[in-house]
Amino acid sequence: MKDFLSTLGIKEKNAGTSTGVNYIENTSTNLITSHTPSDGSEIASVYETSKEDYEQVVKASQEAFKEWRMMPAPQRGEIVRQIGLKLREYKEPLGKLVSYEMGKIYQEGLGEVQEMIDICDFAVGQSRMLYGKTMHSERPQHRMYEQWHPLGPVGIISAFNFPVAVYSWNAMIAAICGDTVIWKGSEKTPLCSVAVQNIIGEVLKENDVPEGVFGMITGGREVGEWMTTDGRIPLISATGSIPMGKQVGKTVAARLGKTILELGGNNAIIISKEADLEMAIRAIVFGAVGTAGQRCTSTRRLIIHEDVYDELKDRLVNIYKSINIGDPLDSDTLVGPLIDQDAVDAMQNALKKVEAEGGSVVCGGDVLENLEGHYVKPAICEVENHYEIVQHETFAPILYLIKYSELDEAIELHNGVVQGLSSSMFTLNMREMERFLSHAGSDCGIANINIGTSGAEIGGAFGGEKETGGGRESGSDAWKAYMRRQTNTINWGDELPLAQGIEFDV
Ligand code: UN1
Repeated sequence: MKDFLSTLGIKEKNAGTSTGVNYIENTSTNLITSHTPSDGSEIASVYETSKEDYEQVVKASQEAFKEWRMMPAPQRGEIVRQIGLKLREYKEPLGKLVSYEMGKIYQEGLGEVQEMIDICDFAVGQSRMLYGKTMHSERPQHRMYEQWHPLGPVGIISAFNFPVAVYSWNAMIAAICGDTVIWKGSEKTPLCSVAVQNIIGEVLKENDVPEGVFGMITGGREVGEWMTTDGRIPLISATGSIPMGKQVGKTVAARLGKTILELGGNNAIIISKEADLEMAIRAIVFGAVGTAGQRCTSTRRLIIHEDVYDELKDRLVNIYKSINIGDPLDSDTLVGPLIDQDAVDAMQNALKKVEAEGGSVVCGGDVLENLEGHYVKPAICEVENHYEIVQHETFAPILYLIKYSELDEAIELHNGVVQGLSSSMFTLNMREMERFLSHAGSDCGIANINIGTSGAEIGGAFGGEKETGGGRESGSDAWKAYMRRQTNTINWGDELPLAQGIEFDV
């Protein structure tokens, strides 16, 4: 048994209840077994949430909401501050578990926990800044203002690739806003969810806060559908694929609920002939092979000026040859395994399609059969942007190279996909840079200059346009999506003038 598992309260064989809390007696008998993608071996199992348990979690969330919303926001911030401190204590074991259960390298596992800590710090400050505006009324002796109220239980559906950080962007902001949360993590990484519940649970206990403030359920699509169809959950924040998001969006819209959707990306970097290639190469490699290409912000397309195309291609191919692939917990490894066999198959299929459509695989793409687990060599392909396969997000390390000659053409290619999450341009030319960031430039939610597409900081609003779903999470004023706005007008005079000067004498 690995030490970090017991430190995080993960028991061998059965890691605990499906809800990660003590107030619910588990009624389910279905087990979800978690395997490490690093060698395919079993880690531990978690019960799938039964409908009965689900009902209890929602009721506990509704009950806790009544108390939590009445606590002053800065006091809620204090609880989140303590969660941030607790996460600092558990950073190493939790980072290891993320790496072991999801397959990203340990450095990135630590980075994920750091992202949780950062959003806690941000949320603490935000808890004193849930600002509403005041307006000048058109009527004498009237005052108008707006205020923000919490929504209620917020449903969070998160994906395997960021098993802890994306949850915390939502949960910590929702919590300071006065909402309670119900979290369904991916059924591929249930132990990460249990570990986070255990850490947060310690803080709740120490402060006598009801456990229902941070609820959790475990399961797959069916359990997710209980949430999306449930009118008691006013907001669903979902991270995942575009097809999944379309389903969630439709279901929640049918009951006029709110959504925050953070779906697939097809992120590109434009490499100008005036780019600093040294810097560009480092950003490209991190963006394309980091997390084995399984970030929604992973770099999938490179749109390269014809003058530097051959040089850049050769240099990337050379670097790809020397990338260390292997055990994600080994400090020499840069690329760990893919999450499962389906991901390996999807990558192989994508590479076949590249060739069938007239493109070529320049390097990589092999499955490393000699290693236990789901290891592949990151691939570089030469393609045209309009290929059907290039239009899709394949959650694997495939980097598509596309050539351009004029900047207008590059931007058109860049925007010529259905997704709109992250984007970047490498150039030292300020005219090119400003053009890329202008109204007529990148159509994505995130647009960077001289840094890659992945690895966003929590302080900015995170999300994308078009089929990426339009939602924004994390920093800036993304907190507003977790609250309801109320406009208040108060008449402190002794007359009752009507707006728009209407006369209505009775
Ligand atoms: C995701 O892949 O769903 O910007 C989130 C990044 C990370 C978050 C990615 N901070 O790459």
